Amino acid sequence: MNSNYLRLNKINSPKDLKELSYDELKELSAEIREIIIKVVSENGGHLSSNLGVVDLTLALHRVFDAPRDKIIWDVGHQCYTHKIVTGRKDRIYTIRKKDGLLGFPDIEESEYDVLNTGHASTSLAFASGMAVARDNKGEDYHIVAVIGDGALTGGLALEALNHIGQVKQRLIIILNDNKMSISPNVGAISKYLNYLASGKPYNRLKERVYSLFKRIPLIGKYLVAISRTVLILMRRMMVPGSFFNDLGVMYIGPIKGHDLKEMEKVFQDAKKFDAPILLHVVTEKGQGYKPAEEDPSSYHSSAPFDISNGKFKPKGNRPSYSEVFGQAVLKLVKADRKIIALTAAMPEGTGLDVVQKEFPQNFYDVGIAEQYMLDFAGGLALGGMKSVVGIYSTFMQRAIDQVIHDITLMKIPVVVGIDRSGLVGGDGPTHQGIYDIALLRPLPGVVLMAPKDENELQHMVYTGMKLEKPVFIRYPKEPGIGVPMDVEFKELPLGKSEVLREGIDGVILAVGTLVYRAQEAAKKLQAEAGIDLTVINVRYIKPLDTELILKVVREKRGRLNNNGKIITIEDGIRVGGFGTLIRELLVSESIKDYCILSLGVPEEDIVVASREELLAKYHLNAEVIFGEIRN
Ligand SMILES: Cc1ncc(C[n+]2csc(CCOP(=O)(O)OP(=O)(O)O)c2C)c(N)n1
Repeated sequence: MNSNYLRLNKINSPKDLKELSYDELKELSAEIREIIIKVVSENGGHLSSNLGVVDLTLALHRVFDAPRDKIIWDVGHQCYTHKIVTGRKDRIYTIRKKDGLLGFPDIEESEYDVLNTGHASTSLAFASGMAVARDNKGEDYHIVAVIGDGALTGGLALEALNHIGQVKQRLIIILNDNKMSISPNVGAISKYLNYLASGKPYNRLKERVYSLFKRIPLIGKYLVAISRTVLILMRRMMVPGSFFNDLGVMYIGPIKGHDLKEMEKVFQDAKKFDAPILLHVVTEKGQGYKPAEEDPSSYHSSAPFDISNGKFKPKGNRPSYSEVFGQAVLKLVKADRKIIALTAAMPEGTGLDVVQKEFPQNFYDVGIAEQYMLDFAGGLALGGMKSVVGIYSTFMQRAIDQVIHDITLMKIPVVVGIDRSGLVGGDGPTHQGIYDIALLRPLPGVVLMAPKDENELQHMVYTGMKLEKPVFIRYPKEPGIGVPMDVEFKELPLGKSEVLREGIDGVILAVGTLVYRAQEAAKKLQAEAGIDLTVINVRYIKPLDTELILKVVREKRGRLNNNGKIITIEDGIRVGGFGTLIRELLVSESIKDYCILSLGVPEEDIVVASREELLAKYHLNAEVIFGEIRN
């Protein structure tokens, strides 16, 4: 830690914060902001959200007594200040790096981290359960859930509010409202919060009371004077926030989220309250760094950048798979206005922002509501529209029942682009996209594809829209291969794989963008080890090209001991994945004399590292594939 940080040098635990004056705290928050900006400019990370909660975090740690009191961070992407003041300042520069700190709370990392989070909207449910447990045991610590206005759009958070209003446990909800999810927040609740934050409900009430009193002759003006005092009291009590109050959760707000004194005063009062209470804290996303204040979305999950001008490091000219997906959908929408593109709070991340800009009437951002999005897509399709969804693999996990019960069982034609499939760099275990093959593979009638490159992705989007079935297309977060893009869309024959290389010693069956790595390994095997392998781009995990695969397995038996040699390669969990599928096929066909190597992700916790580091660790880059097969 740089010794220039005069205030921070003395902060080793939240206790040390309590000694500081407000002037000293101001200096401390400036130091913390400087560190956050520096770290994210080098490692990437959630810049805007973290800058927005520096003051809120300091206020919370001064008023509450963690780890005895439990501070729960929803999503957890805004935890950097919390990590810095809870004994991890010296490791903050390792955040998101291999063997470094996680960019999200981690119960194994610190006793101050109450939950492992990464997916939105879980904090209220956990806080609610913990509060009931605390009360049952007769304990008396405080439970504070910090949830953003974006995360509050998640159904899970609203289900929790519904239950909290009934059970009425003692807990404190801090609603961190910056009007932003990743992009500007959406939905009716968000509008309602803006209305509350504006102070309008109080002002309207005030006007109504005054005009009523003024109409009363003689004593009216005295009533106005009295009502002023009453209104000041009411402002702090039940007037605004009737939605929350009516649910049984006391609303207080708006509270200035960069004013430590004001926040601390309200937090102290809230500690005395014996029922659920929601404190509406208004913050500014990106505060303290101009480029992030002006464009909080771009710095939400930021790539490394140059601090002096906020410019992102050049990312090369290969398009990302998300961009190609977005462009393919845009082209399809241009030709057919029945197509509706959908995202759950990730217009930029999924690449669908291009549709939002050009055809806003053909685009919906439903908020952090993956379950709703899938059923909404189903409803659109039943009503005669054509739905195409962009969603990250990890967040589709939340909507798996909608995928199974609602879309698949009714065979509703919805095309789902599963972005960030496979191993995901930087974010750690909560954001891995490794389970989608295993989850989707058993579902009857679905189509599951994985493109080998960006050109194939655009054809898959086109093919998927033509199929009139539930279609899932999985692709990773990495730059495209850099192949030329066909100008015209092509339909890819359903359930047909592609032979890319013929060899006599066995076969590699590779899924998705690992196909190129497999080809590279195959070339090297021939050149350096004299092993000559066929390489197949699987393309369709479902329906599987069993005819071709069985033919190749039976024919390519090699020059040694007439044993079939099969290597499966997938960017996903091995248990129940593509390799397992091939093993099941071999068993069902009573093929016994083969030797099979399945490369994929083992059943273990995925550590934080870059995508390339993770691919190397799990034997999925060309060099290691080569070594594994040769051995
Ligand atoms: C279930 C789920 N869907 C999507 C995301 C991606 N995501 C991460 S943070 C975020 C926005 C959260 O907004 P808010 O809660 O208001 O926090 P802010 O970043 O504005 O402080 C989204 C959509 C997620 N983490 N979890």
